[in-house]
Amino acid sequence: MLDNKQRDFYNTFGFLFQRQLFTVEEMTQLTTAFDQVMKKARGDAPLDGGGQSIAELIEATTELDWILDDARIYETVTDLLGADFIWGGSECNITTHDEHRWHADRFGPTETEFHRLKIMIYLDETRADRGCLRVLPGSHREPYHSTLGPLIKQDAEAVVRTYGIEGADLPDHAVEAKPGDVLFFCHTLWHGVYHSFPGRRFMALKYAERPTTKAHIRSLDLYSNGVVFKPPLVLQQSSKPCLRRMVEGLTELAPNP
Ligand SMILES: O=C(O)CCC(=O)C(=O)O
Repeated sequence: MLDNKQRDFYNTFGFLFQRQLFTVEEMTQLTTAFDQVMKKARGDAPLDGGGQSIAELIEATTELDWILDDARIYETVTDLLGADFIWGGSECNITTHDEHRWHADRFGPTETEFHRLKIMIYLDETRADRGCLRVLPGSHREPYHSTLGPLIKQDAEAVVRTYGIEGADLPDHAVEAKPGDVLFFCHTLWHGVYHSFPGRRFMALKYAERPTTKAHIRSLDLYSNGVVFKPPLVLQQSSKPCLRRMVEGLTELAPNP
């Protein structure tokens, strides 16, 4: 359970970084499951220096469902989003790019009013000069959030054109992560990656507060490609009530085509 200071930190800055939330043994289990899922998804072919992204980690293995109701994840999500949150999907990524320019995963004033959360678990050490995630603290909220709008298309010159400096030089906070650390961040927070390296691995878990308006449903539909409204059977049929609750009623909420 988070304390008031941690909650205030998240609400003010848009992220919460928890060091060494998972043990070395747990990280070995997570990394092994991640590598197996990715290998299977590419038909056992070698990676050969390429990148890979899949959006079905939790659905793809029974080795990882423990993480969803583990108190370190579940209670933190409850603390940040409230008890009635929904499942937004999971991702596995192996990246090869040198940079992922500044962006917010959900951008715009209406998006900042609908609270969604992303959890990043990095499997490889990252540093400021080696591919760590950088965040612009406080940019999950207006007016800072929309002030950064000129950067949203992520074109190479946008930061120089707008602010006269390189993207890597914006005044940011570098979330330097070691395996075992976990980052919780608001989906409207601006973030980016610079000076990265090939083969960098991370998994992401996504959650949202339960949608209450048509705009929320439209946004979930748009950003998840409808996937939020087709929740995985492993969660729908889970023996754990807290996991079933995360997907309850979602199929019925799907917007009409
Ligand atoms: O590569 C990363 O660490 C972050 C990727 C990212 O920006 C995103 O998932 O939105």
